[in-house]
Amino acid sequence: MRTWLVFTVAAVLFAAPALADTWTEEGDATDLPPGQTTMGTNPLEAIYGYLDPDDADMFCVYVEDPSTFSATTCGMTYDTQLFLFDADGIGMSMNDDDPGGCGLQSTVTGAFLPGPGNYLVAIASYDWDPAGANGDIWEDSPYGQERAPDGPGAPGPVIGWGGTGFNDGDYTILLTGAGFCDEPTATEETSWGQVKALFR
Ligand SMILES: [Ca+2]
Ligand SMILES: [Ca+2]
Ligand SMILES: [Ca+2]
Repeated sequence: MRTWLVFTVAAVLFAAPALADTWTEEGDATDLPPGQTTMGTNPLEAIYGYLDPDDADMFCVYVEDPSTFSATTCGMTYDTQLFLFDADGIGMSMNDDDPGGCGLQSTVTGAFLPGPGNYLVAIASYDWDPAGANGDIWEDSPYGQERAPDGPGAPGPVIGWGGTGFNDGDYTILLTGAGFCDEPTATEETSWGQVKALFR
């Protein structure tokens, strides 16, 4: 009983870093809705993960305020693309090469979002692209703009990915105006309640 209690307390303490303001990809994140759920205490300031060339990673995030929301891979060294979808996988916007001039990395904002809510942020290497039933949801170019869906598969929903990916490696998506898809307040209270109950 005592040993089990120690393990329980240790598990709660070791679980604490997962509640920080970042999310690290668990396994390989799916490339289709509903995306990988992010869980923690707001704000969500960064997502860390790993990409293969022919891979995309999709994460559910909460957009608190579209006017302050941004997601960027500026600071990375390989050629990325970022995509925003609504919770059903309908394309909202994408960017290949940052309009602000940071290079081949990507930045998307809340400019094309209708309001606060849960959205899907997806990252892929250039040139691995999301497709709807009728083809690519976005054209490849112009590269240096954030664009609403403009391809034959627009607006979606996204049902698959294709093309040719050229890069692989670790990535960091930096976020502003974002929160976690799920906030685990109830779970946290339950955990501490269970620990406290054991001391009675
Ligand atoms: Ca991945
Ligand atoms: Ca993936
Ligand atoms: Ca790019």
